[in-house]
Amino acid sequence: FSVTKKETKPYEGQKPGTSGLRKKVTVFQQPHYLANFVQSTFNALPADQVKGATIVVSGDGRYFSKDAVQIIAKMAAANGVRRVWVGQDSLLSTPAVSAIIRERISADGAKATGAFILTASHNPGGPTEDFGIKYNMGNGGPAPESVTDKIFSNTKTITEYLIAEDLPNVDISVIGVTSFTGPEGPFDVDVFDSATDYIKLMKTIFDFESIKKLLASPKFSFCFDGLHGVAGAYAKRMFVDELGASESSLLNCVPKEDFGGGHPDPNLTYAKELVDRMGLGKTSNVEPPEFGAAADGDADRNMVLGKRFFVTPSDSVAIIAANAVQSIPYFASGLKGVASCRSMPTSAALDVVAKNLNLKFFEVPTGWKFFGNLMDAGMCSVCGEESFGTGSDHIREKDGIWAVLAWLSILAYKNKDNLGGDKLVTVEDIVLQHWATYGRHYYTRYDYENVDAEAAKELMANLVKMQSSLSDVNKSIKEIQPTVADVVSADEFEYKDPVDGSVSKHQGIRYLFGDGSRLVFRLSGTGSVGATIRIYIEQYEKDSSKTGRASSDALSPLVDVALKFSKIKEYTGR
Ligand code: VG1
Ligand code: CO
Repeated sequence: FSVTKKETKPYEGQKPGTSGLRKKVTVFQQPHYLANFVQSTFNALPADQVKGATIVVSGDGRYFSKDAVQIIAKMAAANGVRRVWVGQDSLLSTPAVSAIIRERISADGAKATGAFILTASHNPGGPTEDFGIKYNMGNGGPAPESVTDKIFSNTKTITEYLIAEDLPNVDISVIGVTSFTGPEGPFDVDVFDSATDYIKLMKTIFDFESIKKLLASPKFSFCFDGLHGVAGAYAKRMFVDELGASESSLLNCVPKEDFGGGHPDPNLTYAKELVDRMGLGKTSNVEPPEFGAAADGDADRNMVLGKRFFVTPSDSVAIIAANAVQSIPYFASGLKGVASCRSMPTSAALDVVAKNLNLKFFEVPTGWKFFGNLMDAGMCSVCGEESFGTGSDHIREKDGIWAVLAWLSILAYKNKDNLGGDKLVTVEDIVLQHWATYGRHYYTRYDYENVDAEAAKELMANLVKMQSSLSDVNKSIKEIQPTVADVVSADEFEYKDPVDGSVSKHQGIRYLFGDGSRLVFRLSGTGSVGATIRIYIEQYEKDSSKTGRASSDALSPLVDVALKFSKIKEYTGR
C-alpha cells in the first residue's frame, strides 16, 4: 500500500468526555471527522507507541463500528503501526480490550501499546443514535487527562492526516492474519476470537468449579441479559459452555448494531425484560430465578438482582470487598491489602467496609481513568461506581461479567456446605446481612437529560455560590424540611492523584450533612446532546432496626431538599 496525506480542517467539540468522544453517528459520518480524531490521537502519543506498535481496534459492535475499523486500520498502516488486533466482527467488550492489552502476546512476542475502543457504552446505537471512540493506554486503562487534553488540543489545529487509501478492506468476520507491505515495511490485520483471552483471564481469578456446582444445584436458578450488546459475545461461552448454565437462562445475547432499538443500560428502567423476569416489574405466575444480571452495550457495567430484589451498585462493590478474600481465589492472598476505591458520588457503603476491615481506601472523581494510577501502584484492588460499574485490578476498566462472577462466587461460598440443604442463602440474605453488620446507605440518583446547557451551567453556578454561607444554606434547607440534619460542609470536589500529583478540579458540588447524608450535583461528561444534570442523594442508617425501609420513603425528605434547594424546576423547567 501507499500513504496519502489528506488535507483537513479542525472540527469543533472533539473533546473526550468522562469516557471518550461520544456523538451522534451522523456527526461521525461527516467527512474526515473520525480521521481527525484518530490522527490527533496518534499525534498525541509518543512515537514508539505508533511506529512499529501493536494497537487494538474494536468495540461493542454498534452501528458504524465496521466502517470505523477499516478507516482506523488504513490510518494505522499509514502512520507506521506494525499491526492492529481486531476482535472477530469488530467485537470486543471494553474489559476484554483492557485484558488483551495486558495479557495477549503475538507470535513474535509483541504486546499491544494501546487500543481504540469503539463504543458509546450504554447510549443507544443505530444510524440516528450514538457512536463513540476512546483511547486506552498500555496499562489497559483509559488515557489519563494529560493525554486526552493533548488529543483535544491537536483536534483544534489539525491540518492533515495520513491514510493508506489503497489498503483493501479486511474481512473482519473471518479469523486470521492478513499481511500487507507498505513504504515502511510489513503491516498486519490480525482478527481473532473475541472471547478466548478474556475467558482465560477469568479462569485465573475465579474458582469455576465452585460456581459450576452452584449453577448445577436444583435450588439455584440464573438469568443473564446482554441487552443486545457485546456481552452476548461472551455470555454463551462463559455461562453455558464453561459454567453449565442452560441456554434458556440467556436473554438478548446476540449482539446487534442497534441493540434491538433499546438503551443498552443495565438498570431498573432499561433492562425491562430482566426486571420483569426477576419479579420486580410486571407480575407473572412464573417463579423468578434466584439470581439475575445484565450488562451494558460494551459490557463494562453490570446490574445484579436477586429474586424480587435489587442490589444498588454502591452496595454491590461494598459487599464484594467485604467478601472477596474468602470467596474469590484472586484475592485469597489478602487482596494486596484489599485496598478499595470508589468514585466520589458513589455511596459511602464501601467506606464503612474499608474502615471495619482496615482496608486502604480512596475516593476519586467520576470515571474509571482515575482508578488506573492507584491500581498500577498497588493501592487499589476492588473498586466501583454508583453508575453500575464494578471491577478490580485484574484489568484497568470496570468489568460487567467479572462482577457477575464475583457475585456467583460469593453465593457459591456462602452455600458451599448448603447446596443440598432446604434453602439456599440468597442475594437478598447477603445484602440484609451486610446492612445488619455495616448499616445501610439509602441512595438514589436523579438524572435530567438533554437540558439546556446554559440553564445547567447557571444552576451549578448558583449551587457553588450558595456554598459561601452555610448558615444561609441551613436556613433555607430547614424551611424546606425542618427534620433533616445540618449541612456541616460544602465544597466542589477536587482530587489530587496520590501517585502522580496531578490535580482535577470541579469534579462535583457537594453538600455534606452532619448525619453522614450527602447531596452531590454534577454535570455528566458522557452525553451527546445538551447537558445532563445528575443529583446524587444519600443517607446513612446505622440502626439495624431501620435498615429495612423502602428507599423512596427513607430518602423523601432529602429528595425534597435537593430539588427545591437546587431550584431545578426554576432553572430547567423539569
Ligand atoms: C457516567 C457515569 C460514570 C461512568 C461513565 C462511563 O459518566 O456517571 O460513573 O464512569 O458514565 O461509563 P457521566 O460523566 O455521564 O456521569 V460507561 O459504561 O458509559 O463507559
Ligand atoms: Co459501558
